[in-house]
Amino acid sequence: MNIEQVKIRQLKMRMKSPFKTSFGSVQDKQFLILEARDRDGLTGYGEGVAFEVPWYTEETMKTSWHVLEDFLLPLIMGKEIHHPDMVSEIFSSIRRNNMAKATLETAIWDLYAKKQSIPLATALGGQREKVAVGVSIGIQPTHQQLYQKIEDALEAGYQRIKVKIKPGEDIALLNAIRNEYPDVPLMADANSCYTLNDLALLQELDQYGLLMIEQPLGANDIVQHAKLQSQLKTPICLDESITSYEDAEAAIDLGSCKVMNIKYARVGGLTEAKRIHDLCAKHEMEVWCGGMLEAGIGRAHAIALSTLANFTLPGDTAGSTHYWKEDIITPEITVKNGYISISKEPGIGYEINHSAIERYTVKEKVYRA
Ligand code: OSB
Ligand code: MG
Repeated sequence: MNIEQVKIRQLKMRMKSPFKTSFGSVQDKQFLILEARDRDGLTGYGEGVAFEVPWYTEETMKTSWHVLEDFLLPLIMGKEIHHPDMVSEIFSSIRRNNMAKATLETAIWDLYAKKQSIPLATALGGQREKVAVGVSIGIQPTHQQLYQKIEDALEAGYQRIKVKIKPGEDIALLNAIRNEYPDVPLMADANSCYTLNDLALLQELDQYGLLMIEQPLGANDIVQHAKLQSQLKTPICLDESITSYEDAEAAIDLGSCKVMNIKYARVGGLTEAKRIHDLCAKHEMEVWCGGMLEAGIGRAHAIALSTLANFTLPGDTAGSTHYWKEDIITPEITVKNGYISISKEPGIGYEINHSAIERYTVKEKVYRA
C-alpha cells in the first residue's frame, strides 16, 4: 500500500436522544471520518471516536485532527506499507494520542483487506460469522424512561443491558431495575466516578447479580482496582484504564479486573487491540468489544474485531438504528436475535453512504503525498 491522498472530514450527526454518563451528555455528535486513498485508487475508511470534550480520555476531535495533520499523516503518506501492523510501529515515535492514531490505522486496515479482497474480520484472524450484542443505556431522567429503554432493548433482542451509574444514582437505581427485571443479564458502568472511599457502597452492589461493574475507580488507575477487586464479588471490567498492551499486562499481573472491555480506538488501533485480545486469551481473561457511540464506519471496525475468538461476551455495538435516523453506511448494521451477521464483502464490509456523509460534513480538508 502507498497512500497518495487522505481526506479528513468533520461530521455532525444528531443522535435520536441524548446519551448521558457520569461525566457528561452528548446529542449532536461531532467526529472525524478519514478516507485514505491508495495509489491504485482503492479507498479505506476510518472513524475518529474522540469527542468534542476531553471527558472520557484526554483526546478531543480537534486534538485528533491536529495530531493527524501535523504528525501522523507525514509519517505515512507516500510510504510503502506492506502490512497494517507496520503502522502502529511507525506511530510508536508519537506518544499516546491513541484515538488519532486509530483513525488512520483503521482506514489502512480497511484498505489492506480491500486490496486482498477479503473481509476485514478475516484479515484480522476472526472466525465468527456473527457477533453477540448488548446495549448501553445512558442515565435517564426518570426510572420510567429507563424501563422503557430496557423494554425496547429486550424487544430488539439485545443480549445484555448495561446501565450507567453515578453517586446518588446507583443502589436505588439497581434496586429498582432488579424489582422490575429480576433475571435480565445486567451490568453497570461507572465511568470512573467512585474512589476507594466508596468501598462499602460498591460492596453493596454485590447483591444485584451484576455480570460485572465497569471502571468504578480512576480512569488511569490499575492499582486501586486490584485492591477493590479483592474485596468485591462482582467482577470488575476495566475500560478507561486500558490504553495499551502494557496496561493490560499490568492489570492481569495485579488482578485489577476479571473482564476487559477492548476499544480499538482507546488503544491506538486494531493491531494493538488484537495483541491485547491475544494476551487476555492466554490468561483466560474474557473480553468484549466496547463502543464510543460510533456511526457505521467505526462500528464496522468494532464488529470485525469482535469476530476474534476470545470476544466471548456481548459487545456494546448496538445496530445503526439504535442511535441514528440514517447511518453513513449501507446497508445499515442490523441486530437479529441479539447478533450481528458478519458481512462477506471485502474490507469493513459495508458500502459508504456518500450522500449521507456529504450532508453531515461540516468541514473537510484534503492532504496529498
Ligand atoms: O464507557 O463504554 C463507555 C459511550 C461513550 C463513552 C464511553 C462509553 C460509552 C458507552 C456507549 O457506554 C456504548 C455504545 O457505543 O453504544
Ligand atoms: Mg465504559
